[in-house]
Amino acid sequence: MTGLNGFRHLPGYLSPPQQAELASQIRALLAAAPLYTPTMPRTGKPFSVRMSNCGPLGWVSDRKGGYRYQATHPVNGRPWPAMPAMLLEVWAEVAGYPAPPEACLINLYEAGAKMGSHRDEDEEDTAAPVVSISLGDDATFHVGGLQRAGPKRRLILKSGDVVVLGGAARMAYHGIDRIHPGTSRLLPEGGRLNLTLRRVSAARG
Ligand code: MD6
Ligand code: FE
Repeated sequence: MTGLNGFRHLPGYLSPPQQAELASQIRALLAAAPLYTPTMPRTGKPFSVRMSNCGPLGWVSDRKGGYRYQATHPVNGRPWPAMPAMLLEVWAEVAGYPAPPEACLINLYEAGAKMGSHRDEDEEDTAAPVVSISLGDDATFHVGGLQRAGPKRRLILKSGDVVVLGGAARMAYHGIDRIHPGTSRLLPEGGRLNLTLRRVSAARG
């Protein structure tokens, strides 16, 4: 059994009506901040997920600039849209942190997309947890320890589930092995959306 303290999986945290409402709000904001295909630093290899963001800051990656947070969309140069209130509410309920999230990364997984094992480590403030919300198709998620090669636990994330990486698990390796196409009817085009809420700068005052 692996599992660092501070890893939490909250199955069915959002009800089906809440999931539908959140999915339609995300669809609306993606019209203003379209999904784009990020690329890896240096190699320029494309990610298999498409990304966008909402909130004051967004996480982006491309060959030239690498991993970073910025206030504007890398393709259209516009500020990211505001975070839907439901996201701020989920954070307030589960994060146990006295300041709101600054960034919400939106990942769209279509059939065949995955996310290699990684740590969320581009944030200055690691006292705050990272909170993720899944919508749409099921996914096989893995979470390990502080070393990439260590033992891993695998679980299925379903639409409406919330995952919290806080405390000792804040820097745990984790990723998505695969999605399970056709397992949810929430998103009309199928696929899976994962929304990752983060604090970027340390809360002051
Ligand atoms: C995903 N999730 O569920 C990928 N990161 O598609 C993450 O990378 C993640 O679920 C930090 C905290 C929770 C997560
Ligand atoms: Fe992550």
